[in-house]
Amino acid sequence: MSKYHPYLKIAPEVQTALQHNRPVVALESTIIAHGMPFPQNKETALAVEAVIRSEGAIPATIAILDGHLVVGLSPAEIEILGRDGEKVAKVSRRDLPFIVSRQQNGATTVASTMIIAAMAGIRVFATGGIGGVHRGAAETMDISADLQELAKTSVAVVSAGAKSILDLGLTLEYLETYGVPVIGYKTDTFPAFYTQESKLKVDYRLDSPKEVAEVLSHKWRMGLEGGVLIANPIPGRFSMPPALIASRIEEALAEAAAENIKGKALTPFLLAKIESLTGGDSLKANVELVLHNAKLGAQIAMEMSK
Ligand code: PSU
Ligand code: MN
Repeated sequence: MSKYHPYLKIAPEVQTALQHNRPVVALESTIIAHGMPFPQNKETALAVEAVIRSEGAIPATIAILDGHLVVGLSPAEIEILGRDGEKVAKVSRRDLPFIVSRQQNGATTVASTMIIAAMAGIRVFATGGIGGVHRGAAETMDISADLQELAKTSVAVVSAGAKSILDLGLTLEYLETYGVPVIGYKTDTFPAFYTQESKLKVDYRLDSPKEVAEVLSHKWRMGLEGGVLIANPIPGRFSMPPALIASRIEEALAEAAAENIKGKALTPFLLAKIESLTGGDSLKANVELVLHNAKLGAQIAMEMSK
């Protein structure tokens, strides 16, 4: 089974928890190296782990270190990724074999974190936002590999929806096509990351970790492989004024187009640009929603381990 997986390096605490069917929550590292500046990235990553522990679950931050797929980073390892930031390779599914073969460090995206979590036997993963179908994708074909991963890898991902740097409507269409369940957690609309709501309805709303755990367990026990997206809106007191954030996002998109930013660099570019355009307010909101998602992820993992 997973513990013999030759590529994995699982922290002893995480290994023990998995062996005893105790709740474990996976966490990604691209958000650390490419999603936030230092030192807020490191501080947030550690605070997220603390939230998960306070709910009674074990955190497992995932990254690639010297070519090993590490499940359960130490605080010192989290600090290295936070400090090295953009110098660390951003690793999605296609990048994994290269970083492993070169024995490098890599920060895992939602897609590659799902892959490694599944190898280790972890079913619940909390983050901020997922990648999706970019605006203008009809021309650029820029669709995050996160969506294909949700289609095939059996891990539940808690996110605050997706940023409207993406085309949220097309992102939901894509998920529907690939059979990915989208759960609105205590919400009837798909949340837009910095704001609690969007105009897009979700088909399924659930109001407790127990209900979510039941749906996950039915899906996977039936043999329906693939992920589930749990969309958890940012808490109201931290949400940003919709018109303000919308116009900052437009500005950031215009700058990306003017500078011809493409491919894997686009999402990190937009995140940093929005942060500077909002004078850091977007970063504060981002930190809070990640903590909120970690808490829900832990609660779902607790229910699943019952
Ligand atoms: N969205 C965010 N913050 C992030 C990311 C997305 O609000 O940090 C990161 C995640 O790691 C996600 C990745 O998996 O960006 C998606 O990148 P791309 O669009 O290149 O697939
Ligand atoms: Mn892309």
